[in-house]
Amino acid sequence: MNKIHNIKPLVVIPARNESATICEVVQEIREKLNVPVVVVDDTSIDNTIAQARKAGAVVLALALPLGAWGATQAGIRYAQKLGFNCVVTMDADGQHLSEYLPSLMDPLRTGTVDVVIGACPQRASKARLVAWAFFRRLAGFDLADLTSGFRAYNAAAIAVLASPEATLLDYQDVGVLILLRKCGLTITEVPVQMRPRQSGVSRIFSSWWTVGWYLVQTAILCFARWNPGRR
Ligand SMILES: Nc1nc2c(ncn2[C@@H]2O[C@H](COP(=O)(O)OP(=O)(O)O)[C@@H](O)[C@H]2O)c(=O)[nH]1
Ligand SMILES: [Mg+2]
Repeated sequence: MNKIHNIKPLVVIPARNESATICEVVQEIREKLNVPVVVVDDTSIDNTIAQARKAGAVVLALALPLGAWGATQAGIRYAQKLGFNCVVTMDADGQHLSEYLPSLMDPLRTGTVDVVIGACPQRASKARLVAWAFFRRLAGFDLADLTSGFRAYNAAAIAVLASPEATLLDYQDVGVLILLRKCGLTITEVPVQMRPRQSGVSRIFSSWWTVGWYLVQTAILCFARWNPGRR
């Protein structure tokens, strides 16, 4: 029989100007699952901090903007420091549904998997599917959803992502997966449904310029780590 590993989870939510949704997102997690939540605020100019605290989250208010990955890494380091052995990352925009948290965390309890991705390829546009197919081939991953920010990490993955090497990354997507694979960690996916962003536009891809820059950066990263035989 497989050993069942005890997990002590923390939900990490990076947020920038998400006051329209953050309260509801945190409340839902706290009420339905009673899992602690940390919101990492990146110099928001709206009410994100107050709304997150009102809903029961611990808020890390960054003094300087670090971007979505930098903020996520700050949350992961916080989790490691406080002895959490599981981090689940979620968006502040209501895209990720808390009802899937158990499905994401359960595979970690078996001890056979280090990272679980909540995969929802049906949310992608045709252009995004083409980009994913390209990066899948370049990076050698057999995963349906390379860019989902709805992920669960165990203690080994937390240690890798809290390390200085992970500070060099910019997004919680292909680059993070390449680093985890390089460190010998196992990645799996579980299917989830996602909602569209509930308010405003993407905080990461707010213009075509940011999308273009992302594509160039990610392609360079994949080439730098190119190893076609790997899965
Ligand atoms: N702390 C921080 N969070 C950010 C930043 N940019 C985006 N986020 C958060 O990262 C999460 C993912 O961003 P989102 O705009 O939803 O990206 P998308 O789902 O890929 O379109 C959301 O919770 C955002 O509020 C940033 O610069 N700093
Ligand atoms: Mg989102």
